[in-house]
Amino acid sequence: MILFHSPISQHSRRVVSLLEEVGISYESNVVDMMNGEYLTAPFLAVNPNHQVPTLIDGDVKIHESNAILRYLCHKYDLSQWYPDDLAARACVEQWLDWTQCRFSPSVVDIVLNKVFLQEKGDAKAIKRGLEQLIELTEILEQHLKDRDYLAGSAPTIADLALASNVFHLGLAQAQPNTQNISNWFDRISKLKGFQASLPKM
Ligand SMILES: N[C@@H](CCC(=O)N[C@@H](CS)C(=O)NCC(=O)O)C(=O)O
Repeated sequence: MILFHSPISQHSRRVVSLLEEVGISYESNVVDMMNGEYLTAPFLAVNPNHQVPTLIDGDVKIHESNAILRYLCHKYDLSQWYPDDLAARACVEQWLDWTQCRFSPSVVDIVLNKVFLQEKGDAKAIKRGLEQLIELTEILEQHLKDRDYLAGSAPTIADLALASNVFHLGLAQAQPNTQNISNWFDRISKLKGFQASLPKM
């Protein structure tokens, strides 16, 4: 199994977090994002969307980080990370989609423009992202009021997906610092898989 990924990619880090946490062996292929390797012909043959992460497992080739997380859970029977129970599974799905559809656009607006594009960054996008983050932080803070993790008392792939984004906001000094979110992020940060996914800085 080969994972094409990058430590500076929040979408990659969630997959590395699960692989490392559970102890699944894989070949790590780090794509040089800063020098445009994701736009080269060899990588486009791996993923024509020019995006990491991408997983190759024999004849199976998958892009989209959350799809990769689900694939790994099915393949390795990781029901503690992706519960079988219908209601619990629905909750995990909800927060995976919330992370992708609601949270991620703000993270990209803020971090891509402020940290990676720097002077070429779009100031309006940063402002839009920061404004949107106020509402999202409040929603998340309320949800975590009476539970340790997004879907209850144990971490799931939804937590890994969201935590990769929350860490990313930290690169732009925009990480939410409300009580419940901070406590939750501290819990996820203690996972060895999450630690192993972080960029060396
Ligand atoms: N929806 C995709 C997003 C992946 C993504 O945006 N990857 C970024 C790095 S975090 C990337 O490869 N960007 C290069 C590009 O889009 O050209 C996923 O969840 O995997």
